[in-house]
Amino acid sequence: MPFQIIRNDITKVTCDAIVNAANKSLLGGGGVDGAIHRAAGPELLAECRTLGGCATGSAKITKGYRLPCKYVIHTVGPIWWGGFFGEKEKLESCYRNSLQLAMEHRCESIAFPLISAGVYRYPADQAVKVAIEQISTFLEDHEMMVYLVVFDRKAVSAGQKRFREIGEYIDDTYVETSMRYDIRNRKQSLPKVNTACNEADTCFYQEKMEKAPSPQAVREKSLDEILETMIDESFSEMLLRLIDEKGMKDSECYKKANIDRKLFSKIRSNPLYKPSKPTVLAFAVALELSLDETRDMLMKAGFALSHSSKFDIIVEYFIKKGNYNIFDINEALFAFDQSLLGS
Ligand code: AR6
Repeated sequence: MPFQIIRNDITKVTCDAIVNAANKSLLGGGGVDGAIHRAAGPELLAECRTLGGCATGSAKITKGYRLPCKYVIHTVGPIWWGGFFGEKEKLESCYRNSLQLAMEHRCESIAFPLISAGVYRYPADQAVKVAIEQISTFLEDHEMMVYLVVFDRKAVSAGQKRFREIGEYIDDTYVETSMRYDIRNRKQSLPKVNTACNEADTCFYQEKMEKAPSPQAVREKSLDEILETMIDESFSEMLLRLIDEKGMKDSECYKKANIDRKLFSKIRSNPLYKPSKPTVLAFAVALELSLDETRDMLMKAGFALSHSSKFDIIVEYFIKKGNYNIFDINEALFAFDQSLLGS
């Protein structure tokens, strides 16, 4: 998956490069800087001494030494003075310059901490916004696995004001569901299921029966051949059809879905590919499907949207709102401790 928000200590993240939220001297300090220097060992400080410091918004690269990464990219975030002194532009430039350096060193993966959101006091929610905007803009034109490592629980949490409406939507939907399906009086409260086949069902099954091969043919055909004639359009066929119908390029679609190119090729070349639920939903979001269309697509892969899953309810909330920005959705999923959309 090209972009993931994770909760971890960045010194434990295995990838090609990790980013250090340093100060202009590049000679170490507290916070993530201190943690990185401790984990990398004294050789890191020795190399940093040769670099001649670093300006705010710029970035410099060193080796990773004892860290589980090849490189450390040191960048200097702005100190927050209320947002009136170009802090946002400087923070944006930290992300851009670090990603540029990673590219020049052919890194395939990189992990960022929330630059400036600690000692430098940049408000965490705004720091996350800048990070996500810059990373997603970069990923529109580049292939790289980017992690945003959120260490501090409060930085992205369901309790924040910006997630209040989603929290309320979850509560309302949960309440509704748990009232209807209260397990203690399940028999009385379960909605009645109409077991009689309606006309549409009958036609559907008749059609299936007509298509079904005779016992003689069954003996002569292989199981694969039989399945092929009986199975409707598969998930991958549906996906490729919708991409064409929406006039999208494949790359546009998998990028919007936060899915990496290799996984997309696998899906494209295997009509019977069995995707995970987050993958299906990621494509539904990328294709901007309605809720009904999303349900159809999920069904193709053997899934359904459920009101007893927070994950499903959050995705449903965004689709209903017509907000198809996968990074916004993933930020909310992360805040509510759910798995993220994508591969
Ligand atoms: N892994 C991931 N994130 C971490 C870790 C860790 N091990 N430790 C802290 N964070 P800060 P700044 C988070 O203060 O605001 C240093 O002294 C932390 O929760 O490290 O850019 C430098 O030398 C916060 O969200 O960096 C500079 O003088 C984020 O990393 C100054 O601090 C950044 O917090 C830079 O301040």
